Amino acid sequence: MSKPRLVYFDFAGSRGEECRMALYLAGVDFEDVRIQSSDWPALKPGTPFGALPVLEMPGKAPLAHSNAILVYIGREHGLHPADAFEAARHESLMCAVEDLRHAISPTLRISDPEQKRTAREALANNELKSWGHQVERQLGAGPFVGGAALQVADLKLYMMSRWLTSGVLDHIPTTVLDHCPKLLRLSRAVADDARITSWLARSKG
Ligand SMILES: N[C@@H](CCC(=O)N[C@@H](CS)C(=O)NCC(=O)O)C(=O)O
Repeated sequence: MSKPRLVYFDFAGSRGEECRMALYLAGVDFEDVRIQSSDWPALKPGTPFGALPVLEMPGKAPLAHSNAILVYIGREHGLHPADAFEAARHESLMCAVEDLRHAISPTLRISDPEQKRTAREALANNELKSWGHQVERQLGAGPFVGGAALQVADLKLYMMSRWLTSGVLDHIPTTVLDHCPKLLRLSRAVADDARITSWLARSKG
């Protein structure tokens, strides 16, 4: 392996896409490995924790967990705060995104339409509302978490707010984050960054 490889499923969303974006933003020449779901059962046991994304760096063991990958890329390329407390503050927001993904994930597996509606409406009225309030309270003058500079925590928050407001989650209204103007501003600022625009055009995100 001569260059970094980022292994994820073949779609432009969630944990893998935020890691691809971070590598692109950092200017890293990486191999964007997109696997088919049909190949996953054979690959899963060989990954560190049975899940993707996985970052493979030449000469190093494979690295799993999106937040560990993002923080590693961020530290190496000036996309994560150098100050330990400020870095931890960014990481707590990244953990909050993971917590919310874990709250949403079970509803992706509900096949009964009425049960899905009930679960999603409960999410929209409860967890998503309080999550938005909590994140909003932690954002300052912006537009990004750390002020003027776009860093990896912003990519994480962007991916979540894009997902929630895109309309792809049945029964989650696209207005679900309207009570979070700072988060929506952050999300727009990420999407408007020329490097991100360029990545989205390539990744079909
Ligand atoms: N905490 C892990 C969660 C990884 C995870 O659940 N990845 C999902 C895709 S987003 C996955 O690999 N699902 C397939 C499986 O668990 O078999 C992270 O942040 O990377």
